[in-house]
Amino acid sequence: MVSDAERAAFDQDGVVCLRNVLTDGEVDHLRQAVTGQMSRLGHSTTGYDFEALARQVWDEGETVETGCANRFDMQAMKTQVRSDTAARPLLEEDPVSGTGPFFYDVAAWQHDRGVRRVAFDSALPEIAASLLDAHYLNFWEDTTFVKAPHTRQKTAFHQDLAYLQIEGDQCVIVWIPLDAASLGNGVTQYVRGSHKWNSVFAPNVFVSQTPIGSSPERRCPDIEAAPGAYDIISFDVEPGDVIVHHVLTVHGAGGNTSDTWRRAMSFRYCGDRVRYLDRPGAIPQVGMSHRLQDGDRLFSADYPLVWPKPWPGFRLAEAFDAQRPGHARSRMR
Ligand SMILES: O=C(O)CCC(=O)C(=O)O
Repeated sequence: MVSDAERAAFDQDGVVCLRNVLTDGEVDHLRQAVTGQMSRLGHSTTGYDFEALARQVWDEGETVETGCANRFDMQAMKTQVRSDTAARPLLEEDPVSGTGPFFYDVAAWQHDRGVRRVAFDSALPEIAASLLDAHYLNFWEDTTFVKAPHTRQKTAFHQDLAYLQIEGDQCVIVWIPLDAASLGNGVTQYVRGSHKWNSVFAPNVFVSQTPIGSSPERRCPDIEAAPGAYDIISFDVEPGDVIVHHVLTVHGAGGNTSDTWRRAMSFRYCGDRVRYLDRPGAIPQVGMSHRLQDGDRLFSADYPLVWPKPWPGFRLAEAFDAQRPGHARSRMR
């Protein structure tokens, strides 16, 4: 499923692009989920338009309007960004003015059966387990990142580990394009080999490199200020391809200066050496019911065990729905 050359690229570069991994049907499940998430923008507690937020961060007003979304304390973030002397708007040059959105949402798997099917029962768990040399694999969460045509907002370079309540780096992020993506419409970019820098960096909120919250980690280097000083790589991808990066790999994305959408979801998977850690500064997760303590394995229905399968052909998404009636009622997307 993963060739020796692909594994070597992942180990060396901290990122690898794998072609034709998902079926058309699987990509379609995710597109439908994203359409549903976007239709709830303004009414959901988890969906944000980061383009609109960035405008409000940089304008003179006091407040930041996020509709019903409450995962991030955007008011505090505005204060933090405005007092950060290194912070500046991260906007792509684009003669055509667009109004976004740069849409962000999380945890569709909790209510969307189609997302569960792909996250649990596609080729992805086996691929992730193989790249991580993991005996067991837990699914952590999905995140949605959509850039509408002519969305100028970049995704600030960042590293994922300190966003997550985990200890250990046996974790990968699978970036799943739902449209053809290249540098023109904001495909993700990766600092080659940065997973070996031996550093953990504080999270930012994607529209500025300003570290958010109370993370004790140091800020990520200002990659946007001197991109030529880093070995930055990207891949032109089609729906069905996936890009897998190591949790310590520094990455970001440009704006979308094209006429085409750039929709994507990313899935996070953790291997058996990862332990739970209520990490200071990590972004609060949504819809959690577990009571894990620091140092615990991720054994919880909140982090479904997606690999290995008890027998070939086993469908975890179906078993999950049968065991969790609340989830079984969710829409078939
Ligand atoms: O798609 C983007 O703009 C950012 C993606 C990202 O940071 C991630 O998947 O971890």
